[in-house]
Amino acid sequence: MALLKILHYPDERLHKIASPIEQVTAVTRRLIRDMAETMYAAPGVGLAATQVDVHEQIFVADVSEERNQLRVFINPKIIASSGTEECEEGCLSVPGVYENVVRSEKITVQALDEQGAAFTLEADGFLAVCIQHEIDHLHGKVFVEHLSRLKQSRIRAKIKKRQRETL
Ligand code: K1U
Ligand code: ZN
Repeated sequence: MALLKILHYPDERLHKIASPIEQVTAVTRRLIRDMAETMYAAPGVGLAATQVDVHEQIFVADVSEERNQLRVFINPKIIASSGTEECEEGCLSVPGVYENVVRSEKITVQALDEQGAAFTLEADGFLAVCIQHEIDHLHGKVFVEHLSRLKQSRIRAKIKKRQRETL
């Protein structure tokens, strides 16, 4: 297994649109294992392939306290959603930034698992937030892009300042 390098905002590659997976193969499963290892090591509760510069529709997530309930989503699609809620989010591609984002409260998602089998999941609470955050990554959108332009420019300035300080 291998730890993968996570791209950091504002890297342009985070805005690439991921392509659907046509066939789930051993190569796909190897990538999923590496993504899971990278997510647990970070540590994070989710990781999209876009974040490790692979532009295929795959993400992994584990929102369990015990960190033992890995979920794999290939070609995920939200087919229904209802309500709205605001939740504080973080992102492994935007380290040190936590902001409230408004998202759907309940969602129904269709995807393939790591064996290529289709499943449908109804999610709410933090799992629903995490799934929407990861699907945004696959669509080339980073969570800070849900915020006002003023907040986004403050975040970019904070990141630039931090980069200057670590040089
Ligand atoms: O996609 C990512 O960048 C991962 C991100 C997922 C996420 C967090 C919060 C709300 C929505 C989506 C993270 O995992 S950031 C790290 C984090 O929140 C966390 C890490 C360890 C334990 C608990 C939370
Ligand atoms: Zn993220």
